[in-house]
Amino acid sequence: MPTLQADPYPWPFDGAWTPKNTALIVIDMQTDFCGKGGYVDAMGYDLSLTRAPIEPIKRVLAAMRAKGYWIIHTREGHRPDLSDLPANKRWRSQRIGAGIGDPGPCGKILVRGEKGWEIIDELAPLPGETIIDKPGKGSFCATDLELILHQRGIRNIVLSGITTDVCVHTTMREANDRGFECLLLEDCCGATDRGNHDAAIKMVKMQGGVFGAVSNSTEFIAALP
Ligand code: C5J
Repeated sequence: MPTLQADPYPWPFDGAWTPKNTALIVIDMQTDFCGKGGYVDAMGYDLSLTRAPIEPIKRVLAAMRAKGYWIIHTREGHRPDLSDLPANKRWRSQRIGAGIGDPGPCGKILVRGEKGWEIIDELAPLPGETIIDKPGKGSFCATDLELILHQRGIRNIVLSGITTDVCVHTTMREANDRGFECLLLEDCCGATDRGNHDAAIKMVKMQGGVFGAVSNSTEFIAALP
């Protein structure tokens, strides 16, 4: 079984990499994180940074779909009654002028069912692909993701999406602690700050790959079994 020449080790660690045991997770590619009038835009961050991974993710999605890999999408968001929104999360967002649950140009910020909460058209899930709705940063917290992964026999997780330093990293850490073998595609991720993106990538590679390994869309697609 061929491995991928990833950094800092050939991934996956045991070479067992097939459409049956490997899934792609596309994290929070929602208007609120990369679209005009969304949450990240309201905070005043540079949208070009969180939009940069759109094209690379598109290519990875096409390659993995064509080979029958399982695709998972996540959306960060809260119930319309905000009963799953921690008070401190709301308070902190309001303090910087992008209150979660408050009305904005794309509807109520990070609220399920609103325009800003939707996954962007360019990366829309196909019928049959799994969508995980999560109230927090990690995709395993208060969701059924782990159960679904085990049911499907998935042990290798390829991570993409936004933001590198927040929801992608939290998910990678959660997955790694649960024994999943993780690969982060660095050009398929983006952060609200370039330095934070770079630091998040570097953190993965410390200690021999403390959370997994890192590659990029081009090398990944070329090696995809
Ligand atoms: C954030 C995310 N940054 N998807 N969410 O609040 O990374």
